[in-house]
Amino acid sequence: MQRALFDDAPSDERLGPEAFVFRRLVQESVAEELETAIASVIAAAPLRHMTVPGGGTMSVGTTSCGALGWCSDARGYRYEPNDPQSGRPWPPIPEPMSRLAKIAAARAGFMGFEPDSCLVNRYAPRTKMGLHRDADERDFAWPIVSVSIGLPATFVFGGLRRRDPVVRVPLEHGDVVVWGGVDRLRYHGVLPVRPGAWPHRTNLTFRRAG
Ligand code: MD3
Ligand code: FE
Repeated sequence: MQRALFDDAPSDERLGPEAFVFRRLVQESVAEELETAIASVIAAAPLRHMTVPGGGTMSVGTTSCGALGWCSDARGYRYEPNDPQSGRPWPPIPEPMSRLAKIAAARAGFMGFEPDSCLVNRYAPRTKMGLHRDADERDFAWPIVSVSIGLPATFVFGGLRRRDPVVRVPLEHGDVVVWGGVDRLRYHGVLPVRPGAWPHRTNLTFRRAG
């Protein structure tokens, strides 16, 4: 992986040494393209509430596109080439989605990022995601790119240990965050999403899983 030397744009925020917030990077015309692309993914691989190893189900609805899709069941978390619900391969990552992920990764200095997985998380009002780490990918040198669409949410960002202190970060429609390097394995979660001007929040996380 090539890590570029670069200067931050003055408007860019950082959540850590290698975690970047690009506020409103997604223009409204692009957001509309993404909505259409997301709808096509959901038509091929419907959102579902995955079972977690503890036995519960996630309140967030999830699906995937790309060569690999993130899956959870009673046995644990892993990436699968086929949707376990249909037995068929996950739909490909639509071009407007992969284009945005590559642009965002490059802006954070991660050159050559080619996602092979995009997890689609849909938050109905009042749903949340508990504190966790993303550690099911093969190579943590690659960043994760996150795109927020629709209802705002409060993102919780901790440290490398579960008990480390957390900061709260508001994420709004069109915000993009890139997490890599020393920040790649930090604990994070999402507080319950409040009802508002959109029917739900959709978050896309682009990964190099395999
Ligand atoms: C920080 N999703 O799907 S995206 C997830 O908003 C997940 O749906 C949240 O956490 C959501 O696993 C947060 C932001 C995110 C994604 C990956 C990270 C933050 C991260 C990996 C390392 C550190
Ligand atoms: Fe995560």
